[in-house]
Amino acid sequence: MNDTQRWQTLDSSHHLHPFTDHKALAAIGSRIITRAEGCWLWDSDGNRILDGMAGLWCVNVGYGRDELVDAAARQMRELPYYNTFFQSSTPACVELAAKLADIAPPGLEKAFFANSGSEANDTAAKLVRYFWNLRGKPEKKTIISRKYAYHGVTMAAASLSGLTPMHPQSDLPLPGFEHVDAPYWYGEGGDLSPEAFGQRAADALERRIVELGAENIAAFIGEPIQGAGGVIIPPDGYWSAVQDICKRHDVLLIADEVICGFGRTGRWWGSEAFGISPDIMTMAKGLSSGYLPISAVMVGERVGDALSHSGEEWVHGYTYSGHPVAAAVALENIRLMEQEGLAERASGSIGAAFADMLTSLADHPLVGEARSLGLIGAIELVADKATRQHFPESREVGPTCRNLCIEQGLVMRAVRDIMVLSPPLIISETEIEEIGIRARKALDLTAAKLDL
Ligand code: PXG
Repeated sequence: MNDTQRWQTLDSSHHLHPFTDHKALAAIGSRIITRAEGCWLWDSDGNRILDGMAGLWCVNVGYGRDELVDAAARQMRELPYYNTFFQSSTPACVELAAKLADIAPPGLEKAFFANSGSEANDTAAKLVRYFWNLRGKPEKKTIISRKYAYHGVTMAAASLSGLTPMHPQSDLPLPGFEHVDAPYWYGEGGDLSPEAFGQRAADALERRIVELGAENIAAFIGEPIQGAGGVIIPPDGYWSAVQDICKRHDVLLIADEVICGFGRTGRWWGSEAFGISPDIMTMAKGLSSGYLPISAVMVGERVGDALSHSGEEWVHGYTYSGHPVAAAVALENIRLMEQEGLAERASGSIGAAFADMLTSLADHPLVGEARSLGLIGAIELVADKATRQHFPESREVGPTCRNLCIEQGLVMRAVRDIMVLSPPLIISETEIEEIGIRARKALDLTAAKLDL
């Protein structure tokens, strides 16, 4: 038995994976990733794979950054752990909070720390309830989210999520979580122009608020671009319409920046890219480039003041809130991003090269649309380009293409039949070209294999 076989056997016997059909995985064995450098992964059989997903949309500064390793080691030697409960704080934690206030959109001055995007969104859900309780409007409880949203997997974060397969196994969503249409023009826009469809999606939010009664609605949550739902880039005008609706009905606006934050869209925040001024912003992933688990919830003046002036304990927090090692790594990660101008790079020449590469795939018979902003993008695989008709799910076009991408040494994820990409922000033009070459090959093989 070689190392790979041994790890696969142990994995299958003892490890429960996220979002996995374990019986199916046991039949094929998991891919064991053993090391990484820059934008490249190596598996235990020595295959070199180009990581078009930056791990899970998170390794923004790329793999193998000694600066982050050193920051972690320094902090571990000095103070590996102390908590932020009971009148305590640590230098790394407060420095990070201050740095985030510095780079966040105007008004977001305070940060609460957690360990994952799910926990950040769970915290946000609790926080808006508490906010309205403090404001003497305890009936303002319902949070509205969207179809195709991914906000995490805790009871509340999964309830916020709008990817419906996430709900039935655990009898979700919980009461008080509602979903409205997403601005997914390519898939659902029919004959409308993207802008008209975006307006219609925003109108759907207002209709739901009115139906349920604005006096019962606590907040609306949205990812600036919906990532795991298929890189749904909203049409122009959508976010400003949503923002007006939230203001008009006194509904708090939560921006989930877990994927869009930290340069992904070519701006520091997706909110900046779309002109959103959220009351609350959640972030994770790119905050530490995935080197250590850390997330944050930032609050604007309104929610911040309510917390500051409540005169009572806010009964919430995690053992690892503001973990000093994770905070030190996040600080160093932000420093690297600033030093290397990674957000600017994603909106400049590298973002343009990425967009060109995706657009160049649009002449492939399977590709109905190529779209991107900064270094997040997707191609839609369709049966009919003119009508934007997808293949039946049973044909498994997306998953087939994903598997063939891996055989070509490329990680490109499939969301339904949407192939999504979110490479490290340090990716080079040559590596972007390489994604294009491997993706085209995988598309050809997909067409041949499925006889499309
Ligand atoms: N919000 C957004 C926008 C996310 O993308 C979360 C919250 C939850 O974060 P945690 O750290 O709790 O996982 C996410 C996570 C996929 C995939 O298949 C996407 C995520 C996680 C796992 C898989 O694309 N996004």
